[in-house]
Amino acid sequence: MSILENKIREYRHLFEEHSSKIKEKREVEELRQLFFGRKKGLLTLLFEELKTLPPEEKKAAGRALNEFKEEIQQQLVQLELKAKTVRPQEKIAEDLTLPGWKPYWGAPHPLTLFQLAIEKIFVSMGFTVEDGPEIETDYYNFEALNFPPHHPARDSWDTLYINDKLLLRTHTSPVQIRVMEKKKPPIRIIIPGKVFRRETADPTHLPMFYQVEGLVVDRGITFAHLKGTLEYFIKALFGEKIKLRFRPSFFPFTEPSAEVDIECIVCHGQDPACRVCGGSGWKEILGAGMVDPQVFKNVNIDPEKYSGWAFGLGIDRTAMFAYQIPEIRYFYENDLRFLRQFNRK
Ligand code: 2NM
Repeated sequence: MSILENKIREYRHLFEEHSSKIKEKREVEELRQLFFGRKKGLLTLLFEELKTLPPEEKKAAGRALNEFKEEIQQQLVQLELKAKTVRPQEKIAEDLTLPGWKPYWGAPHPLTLFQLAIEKIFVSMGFTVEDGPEIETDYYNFEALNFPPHHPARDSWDTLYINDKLLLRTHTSPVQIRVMEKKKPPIRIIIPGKVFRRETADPTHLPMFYQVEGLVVDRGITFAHLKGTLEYFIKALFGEKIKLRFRPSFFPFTEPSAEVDIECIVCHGQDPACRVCGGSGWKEILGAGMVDPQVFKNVNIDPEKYSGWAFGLGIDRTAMFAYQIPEIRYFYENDLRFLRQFNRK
């Protein structure tokens, strides 16, 4: 066998070795170049070599070489059909026409959403939203609000004291006092915020929770304004059809005072064993009243000229009622399975 025929055998082997590993079209092209490259292609060189053979060997070697050439060309066509097209740009480059990735930035807390819903209703009636310090003095938290010196709320069993002079506010009313000291009527404000009481944690109590209080002061303000405004507010929050009732009550800073109940949205008074309303069919939602003249005197507003009304409502407990949440602590445990139920996205 001639040297050239030996080389054909060797190259056939080489071709098979390369072709068995091919996956991409780019590799088929590389293999084609290895054999048919214009200057250094293995077959190209063999054809050069063929020219140098003596005439008696040329015929047989030429036939063998042409057969090998055709064999490889056919195989390259087959390989080409099977191999994948992988365009390198597609792997690396971004498609700049696609919309961008939206990072998850979290969502508002359910209590924040509920507070905002309340704010929106009052803002639509011309109220402004105010805030003030969470650490207060006895004067702003109790004395200016007409609490008598030995009222049980002032006791260190009910109020969290920081030292002899400072305490954590037990309601947001001290902010109302601060606003009335600075601004003259007309006043229409609400104050949402954290309040603190000495409580042992249980399903309905925590030492910190949220409250919203409101205050209106102007000439000629009557209980009718209190009633009409609170009715509008409750219907905006719970729906036009909700039933409500006013009961007489007592607070040191208002006279007369009332508590407002709304119809139980769970049983509508139909279930004597209802876990939400205890079977009464009513749920207490807020306290309110006409600001006591003594409170006005404390902030240098003349009670002969001005009158006003105020209210207070627990945001946590009202949200629990609205969404039928049995545990106040769910709001503060940061369990995403709970929190995500209040955000659609
Ligand atoms: C309530 C109920 C009734 C109230 C009164 C005042 C102020 F400063 F005007 F005296 N602020 N908040 C008030 C009245 C709060 O919470 C249940």
